[in-house]
Amino acid sequence: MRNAYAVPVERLFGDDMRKADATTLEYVTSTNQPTRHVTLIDPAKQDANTAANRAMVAVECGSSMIFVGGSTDTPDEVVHSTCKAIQEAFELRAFAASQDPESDESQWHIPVVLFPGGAHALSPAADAITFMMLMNSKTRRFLVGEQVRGAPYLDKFGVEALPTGYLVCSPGGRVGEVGDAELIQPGDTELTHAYALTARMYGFKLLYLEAGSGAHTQVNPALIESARSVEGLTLVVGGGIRSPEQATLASKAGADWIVTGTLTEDASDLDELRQRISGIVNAIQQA
Ligand code: 1GP
Repeated sequence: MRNAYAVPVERLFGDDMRKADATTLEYVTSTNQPTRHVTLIDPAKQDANTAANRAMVAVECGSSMIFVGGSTDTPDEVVHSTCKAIQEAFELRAFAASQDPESDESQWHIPVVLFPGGAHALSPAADAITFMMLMNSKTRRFLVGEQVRGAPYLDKFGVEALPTGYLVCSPGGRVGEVGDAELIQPGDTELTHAYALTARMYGFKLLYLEAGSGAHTQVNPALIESARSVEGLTLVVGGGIRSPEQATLASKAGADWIVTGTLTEDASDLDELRQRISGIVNAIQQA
């Protein structure tokens, strides 16, 4: 278990601040850089070793964070074995890089963050958790109920909470249905702005605009722009992003982080995965 993992701070804030270590929240919310990429790994969709191999490829291709989660009914043992396998793989790679003057050890200090479907899908092996309120849910359970069930566990194991407002946008997919969300429609720019203000007033640091995993359309860039106009939130955008062009659209609209999941899951092998993630990462770094 790593409570606050140590990212060499010069990677985040420039050479003048290389002494201190950063928490995951500082790493996630640091703003002086281009849009970054998150690889979402759903533990229900592959075994732990495969997940670790995919996570390593993702980092080699420039992914800056790994989310573990997604499906609503994955038991915690499966989530835990996946987090553990990824952490162990990264630690081995970091050690190997530390022995090689040509390699950059800090490349492997990448946070492994829970992206839970509920309080059942937790693991002490994660660095942090997107501690989310599904703000447009009509059901108490997703606004605060699962959070109340999970908080004592997270406190006990020292998993850092990333305070996150989670907004499900049309088409919404399974998370929209299961989460009983009053979906944000593509033209709801004022509503999105109001949600973003609300998120900030609650003290959330992240706002996640979600179109649903495997969505046929991504979040409308106008909604991202609308949320972006509220200062002080780190914007995470995901759902239905499969091409560099789509990632560029989200990045140009103001996303700080772009999440892709399906892209990873349906790659036929690690070479295809490498190509896909590199394509997205290169696009958002230039956007
Ligand atoms: C889902 O936003 C993520 O929660 C990722 O969606 O699977 O469509 O990439 P995709």
